[in-house]
Amino acid sequence: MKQTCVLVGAPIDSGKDRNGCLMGPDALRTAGLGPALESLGFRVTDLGNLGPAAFAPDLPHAHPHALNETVAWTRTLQDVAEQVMSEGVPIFLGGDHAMAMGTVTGVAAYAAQIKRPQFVLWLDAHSDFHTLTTTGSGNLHGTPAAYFTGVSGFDPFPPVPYPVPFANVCMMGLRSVDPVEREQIHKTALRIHDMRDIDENGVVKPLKAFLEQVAAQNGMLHVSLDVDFLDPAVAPAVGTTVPGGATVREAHLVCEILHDSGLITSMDLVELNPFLDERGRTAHLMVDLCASAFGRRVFDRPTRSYL
Ligand code: NNH
Ligand code: MN
Ligand code: MN
Ligand code: MN
Repeated sequence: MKQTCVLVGAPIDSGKDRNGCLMGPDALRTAGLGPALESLGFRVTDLGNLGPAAFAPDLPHAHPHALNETVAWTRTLQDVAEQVMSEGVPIFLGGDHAMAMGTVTGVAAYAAQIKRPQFVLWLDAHSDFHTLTTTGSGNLHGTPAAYFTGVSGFDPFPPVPYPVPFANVCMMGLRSVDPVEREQIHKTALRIHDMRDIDENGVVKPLKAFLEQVAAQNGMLHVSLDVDFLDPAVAPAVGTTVPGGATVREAHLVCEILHDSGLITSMDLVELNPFLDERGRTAHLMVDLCASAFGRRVFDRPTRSYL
């Protein structure tokens, strides 16, 4: 039987002050995400674009920015993510990275139901490990990793009954971490691979070690791919460009190995701001990476060759 991918549009744009990510889901569709997955043998269903639950309007220059709207999105996404897990492999189309406050807590709630541990691979220039009190920018897309790991300091947000254990989270591609985040991360068992680590060791070694851990524990694996994981020279359509990011091949290799592992159970494609793109090149790259993560390859190799 064909496996099903469920596309879930989440045009959340409240995680920062600069608008444009609301166009992300439709840009990913326009770049051919659905047909790319179909050509790989998947049945693709598309839930269309979601909206936030009802919320009281936020004040224009509040700190944090757009708190009520982001809480409302988190509620919607938690419910939908938990539900949709029984229908196939959801691919959540962002939207900015505040989306992951809902998607990760939602899929983790499903994992708890079926009594499997949840793991997260975080591909990002940033650690997104702020809380409502530590964030300097007030941009909530800088907070999801602290929220879904159960760090306190998220009062207006729904409580997190099934936090993802720190040791189950692997972050790759980091190169912009705020001092407070670094201090907090030091106290945790998060697996951190910054760009220097990738320069020295490549992506295969750390990724393989993480995937072995996921497989050994029969874990569910959520992959959260932020556009700025990639170098801005190849992926310009993002509001927070940081030089020195992953190359096209490094990113593809991560995705190809992820596919070979057979472990992906859900995925986020986030932070695409089509308003900043150059003739759709970033949208196309994100679609191509997603295709690699779901089995596109040049030549066949024995599967699970990395495990
Ligand atoms: N750490 C910064 C902040 O909290 C940047 C976060 N921006 C991101 N995260 N794009 O992926 O504002
Ligand atoms: Mn906004
Ligand atoms: Mn991010
Ligand atoms: Mn980022």
